[in-house]
Amino acid sequence: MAEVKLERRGSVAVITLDNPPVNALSVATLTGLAQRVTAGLADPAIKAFVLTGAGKIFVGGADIREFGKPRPAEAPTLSQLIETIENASAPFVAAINGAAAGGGLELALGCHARIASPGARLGLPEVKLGLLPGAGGTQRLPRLTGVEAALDMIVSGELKPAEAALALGIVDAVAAGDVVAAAVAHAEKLAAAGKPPQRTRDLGGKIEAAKAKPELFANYRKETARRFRGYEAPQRCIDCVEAAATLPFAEGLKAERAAFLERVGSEQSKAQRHVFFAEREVAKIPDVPADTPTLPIKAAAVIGCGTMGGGIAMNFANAGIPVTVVESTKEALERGLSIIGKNYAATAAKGRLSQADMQKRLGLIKGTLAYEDIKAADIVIEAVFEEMDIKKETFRKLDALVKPAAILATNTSTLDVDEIAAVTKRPVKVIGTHFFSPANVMRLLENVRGRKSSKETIATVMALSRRIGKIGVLVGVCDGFVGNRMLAAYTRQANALILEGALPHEVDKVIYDFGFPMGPFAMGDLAGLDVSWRIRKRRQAEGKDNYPGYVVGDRLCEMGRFGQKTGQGWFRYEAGSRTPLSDPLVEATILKASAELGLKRRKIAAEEILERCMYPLINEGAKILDEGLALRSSDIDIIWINGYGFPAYRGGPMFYADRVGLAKILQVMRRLEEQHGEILRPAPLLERLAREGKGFGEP
Ligand code: 3H9
Repeated sequence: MAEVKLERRGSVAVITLDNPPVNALSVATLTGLAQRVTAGLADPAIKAFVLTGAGKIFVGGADIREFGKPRPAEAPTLSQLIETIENASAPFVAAINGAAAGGGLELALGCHARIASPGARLGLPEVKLGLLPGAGGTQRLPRLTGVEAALDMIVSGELKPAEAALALGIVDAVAAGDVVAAAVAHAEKLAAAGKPPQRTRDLGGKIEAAKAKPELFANYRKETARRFRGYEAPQRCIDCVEAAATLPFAEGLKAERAAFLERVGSEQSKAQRHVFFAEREVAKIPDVPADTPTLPIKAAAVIGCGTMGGGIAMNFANAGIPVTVVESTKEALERGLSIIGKNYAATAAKGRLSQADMQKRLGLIKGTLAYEDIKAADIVIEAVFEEMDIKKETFRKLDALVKPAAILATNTSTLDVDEIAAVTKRPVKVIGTHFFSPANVMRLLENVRGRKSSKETIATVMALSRRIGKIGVLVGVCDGFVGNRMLAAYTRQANALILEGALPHEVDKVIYDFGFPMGPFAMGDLAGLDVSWRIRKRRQAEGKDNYPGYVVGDRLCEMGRFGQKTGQGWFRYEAGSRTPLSDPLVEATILKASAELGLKRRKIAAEEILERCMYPLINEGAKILDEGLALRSSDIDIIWINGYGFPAYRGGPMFYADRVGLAKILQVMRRLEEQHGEILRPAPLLERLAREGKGFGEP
């Protein structure tokens, strides 16, 4: 329950915002704060004010849950409150005891001085919600930091540690001890000086420099368009900072207000707000409550030091957890460890890792050829060759050797976790941890719950995911789990489209323009066409997939065209370049395959390409929900945004589907089923929701 307390310390009033979990500025909190400020200003005994937050956070910003909801007309706005504070004759000092984000930092910028605790982080992350700072942040921050630093902070949305904020001029001091006591002392000093308090709005000096550099904004726009392709909010942030540099303060504020209101109502912001909550929702598992006991993970082991194993090991070292990697030959181990070393060196060369931290991380990774050396590990992640027999043999060995309390996890991307668990005496401690390549970079981790995985095992692996910087999403056992099962529906259609008349670069362009970093064919070339070819052949031999549409991909592999690594695949690549170039040989192979299958090629419009790629993917997502293999549609969105590059500003495939309208998607799926058969039959959940006029987000 929101509460705002006022406590007197001599002539200083300490106002504490107490609205757990992050002291967000809800209508109730703002109302309470406005009442305290008004009462305090009317009290002649109060000479100065300190604003702070209860708990570990200063203020996490406006209450995002209230966006788009009706506001009582009489409720004070954050902007009005900041104006009252900034114009007050008594000084206000912000005691920033923890994160000051968005509206929280804007509130602090409206104060006359800011003191931060050493662990505090400060920033304007509104852009990540498809918004921009809407309570003066774009106008006041540049006046404190200068335009360039403000652009970097507002456009990236990153929070800065207290020391960096001090260097930038955002805070006046970092308190060594109690931040509130330091702020009270500072407030007393300001009051005693008897001068009118310094208003941030009046600080003009640092923005003057930008006026002499008109090209600054044009260059920044260009660079931002490249870095945040497709996102609207970063460009609007730049517009507002430019307004700060070129317009009087009051007009700049007006421009910011108009831009903020436009953003709040935008489709992109709705999508990005959905993603914000979805990312936090993902950790909540109905039958594994937050207080479920977890196993302490003090040491980890990884079996296999190939591309995946090496990347997985780096995650542990990055989080400060010692990890031992096991390989079968000395050569493979040396190769794997040397790649890890090169990866770290590349990060250090870019200035993103100090030499000392690099050495510390490398020191946490040990290589061995002996399973004996991992007996004491708390978790073992297997990343050996993707063959059921090899996996089973590895798990038998691990089960016999590693301490009984340890969790045994498999990084399989296609095999049955239950079948692997069944060869051990501890199926309750077996789980899938499906990392995405490159495993040290990609944030997604599909944690695959086996039939027998215990709650403790699940809770441990979900908590561990967060500790190693991943977003863990709990999924069930099925062919391809959630992400790859949906991916199969998408690539199948991409392959069908090229047989019916489109060319790979045409399909890729539609998907790229939609917002993915690349289309399915360029992605195949990057991942290596031989990987899926091998899986396909195995599945065909097992009678699991007899879809004929992969004929061109198969032929390219038969020609040794495995993608970027061989310089040619769906596209050709010039030496040292990753730019896909169309190849007449591929086109001829496609035309020949179409003719052999008796298909009359036709021109396929961009809209059809998009529908054919996206709707079957969404339909597969609906089947997954029906089968209970993902907990909620927003979990699927998180998987696709973080594992496959689905544009976050579209909210993920299931959110996107709701915006398109399920009735339209159902109509297209029915047509596709008629043309292509059962594999494209609409999911029962899609049928039901469309009939009821609902969406995946409101089943
Ligand atoms: C804004 O300020 C607009 C203004 O410019 C203009 C206004 C006119 N509202 O992340 P956590 C919830 S826009 C409502 O795990 P942490 C969150 O959903 C806002 N709820 O904590 C979760 O709930 P649950 C700009 C919020 O300690 C719980 O708090 N501000 C908000 O790891 C814990 O969240 C931002 O964009 C909110 N503003 O990190 C900052 N924030 O437990 C967004 C969090 O039910 N927030 N919740 O799942 C953050 O970046 C982090 O929460 C923060 C703390 C760094 C503050």
